[in-house]
Amino acid sequence: MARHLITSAIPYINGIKHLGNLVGSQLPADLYARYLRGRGDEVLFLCATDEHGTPAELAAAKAGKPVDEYCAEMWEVQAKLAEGFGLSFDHYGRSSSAQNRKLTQHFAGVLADKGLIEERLEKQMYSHADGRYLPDRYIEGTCPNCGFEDARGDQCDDCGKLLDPVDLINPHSTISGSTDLEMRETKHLYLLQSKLKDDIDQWIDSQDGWPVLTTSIAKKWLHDGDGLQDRGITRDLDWGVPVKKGEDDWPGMEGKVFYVWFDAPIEYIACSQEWVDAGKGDDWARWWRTDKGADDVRYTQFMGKDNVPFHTLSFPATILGSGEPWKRVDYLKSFNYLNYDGGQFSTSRGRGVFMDQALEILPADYWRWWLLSRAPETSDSEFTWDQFQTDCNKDLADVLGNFVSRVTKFCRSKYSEDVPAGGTYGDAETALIADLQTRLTAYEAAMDKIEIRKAAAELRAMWAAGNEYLQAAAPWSVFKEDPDQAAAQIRLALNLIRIYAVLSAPFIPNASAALLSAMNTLNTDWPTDMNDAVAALPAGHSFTVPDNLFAKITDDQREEWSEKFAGKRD
Ligand code: B3M
Ligand code: ZN
Repeated sequence: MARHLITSAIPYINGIKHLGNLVGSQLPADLYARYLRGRGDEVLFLCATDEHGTPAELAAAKAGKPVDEYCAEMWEVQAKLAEGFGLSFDHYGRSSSAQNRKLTQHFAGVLADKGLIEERLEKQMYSHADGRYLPDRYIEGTCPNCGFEDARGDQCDDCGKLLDPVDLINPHSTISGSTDLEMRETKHLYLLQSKLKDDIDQWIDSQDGWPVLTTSIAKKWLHDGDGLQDRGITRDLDWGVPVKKGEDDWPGMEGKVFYVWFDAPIEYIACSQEWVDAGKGDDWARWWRTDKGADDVRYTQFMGKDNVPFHTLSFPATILGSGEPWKRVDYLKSFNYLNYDGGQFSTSRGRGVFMDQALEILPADYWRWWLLSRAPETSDSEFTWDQFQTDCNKDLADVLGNFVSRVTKFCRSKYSEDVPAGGTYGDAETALIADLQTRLTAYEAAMDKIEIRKAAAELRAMWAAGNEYLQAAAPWSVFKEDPDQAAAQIRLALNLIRIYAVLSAPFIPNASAALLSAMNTLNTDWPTDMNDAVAALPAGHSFTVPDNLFAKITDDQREEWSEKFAGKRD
């Protein structure tokens, strides 16, 4: 049995994520995890909240709450939403956990021992009014690149350029608004990534079949300009993992914490320890340590493209540099952006649909199906209400939903709520089974390669094949002359419902569960030979007619929603 470790990029704690965030990491990771479990593999699927750094501190201040309290509350909110979307994490951890604190400090200690961490004196903005340094988002000013007036200290939201707070023109504190700022010297730790450049380069080169999006971003950072830069891994903040060298204090680093991007990926490992400590698993090391059995684990990461540099360079620098036998990522699936109705999703402007709002208006499966079948894999894609309505109504209601309802209702009215006996399969049935067998192979191949749109297209084609068969076979006409033959047709179709439920579960788990329960079966065996699979529910097996699976989205709803989500949230 193959073993798969799967991690999704861990979402920042500062607020509810929008659908663009969801489709860029957590949702496709869940699809893959469910698929592999469905095929009988052993899976450990982890995610967590990313709780450190200035985004968390600022959001807590805005909410008027102590940051630890704010994070604990938001973790609950995010965990609930994840559950609402059917995200099947084995554990949903927190980067502020004791396990992550310890492991982060451990890595820093080992890296320091290997000569890969250097203390450097650097200039940072100090605010007299606030009595503190102003890292990253604590400072705003005019972007030196594009002139945008509200650029943040770490990045310009308008042109996207990565910035250093000292680059800003007319800088001011975002806490007090004060411009009484002074450059002061302060000591920080730097991870000497430049020393690891060749190792990382070789490691990236040795990967085959990674998405071009992933490797091109990594190569750009490795080779453009001056190549891979050393990176500051500490900050003058209160909230975060205190800087320590293993378990020892780090002289001169009192009151400082590690930079959020240093500890966040380490949480992938710590999360497996949290999973064990929560009593859900008994051995984290066999997933993460190649000296403890993780050699035969296949590790896949999911993330949006903006996170790729941190996962192809920074995190590998941390674990490679440690010289310890940590499991490294085998496949890194990255995503482009999902845009919203002619613009961008925007958290700060509340533009687009956010996870909580989505679940208020429609069940999760609509969103899952649409987002995954239109996942921004090879280029950015766009959510429009029109497209969403058209796709859901067609794929889910007209094709899948309609098939199920016609077949089950016809059977109930002409025979009973038992799979009918009689008749034999002819050419049409043989052709359908062969077609499904071919499509199943294509579906599995796409899923194995995590080509999500392609997989969705194959699944949709399997639903459509059933519909077309039914249309052509027309058991409602055949029944009048030859009820035995119609019974064989319906028996096949009822079996297709179980097969659809199993194959569709990674995309639409709730509908799948409803179908299995209507078909009154616990048999969720992944089909291998379609000839066997279509005989899983024998004549005489009882079922019930399920409620309408997918109500259609009306034009009125579409209009109401597109208006509602165009503007400011709340
Ligand atoms: N929290 C950024 C994001 O949510 C960041 C990912 C961390 S992955 C270790 O997009
Ligand atoms: Zn700019």
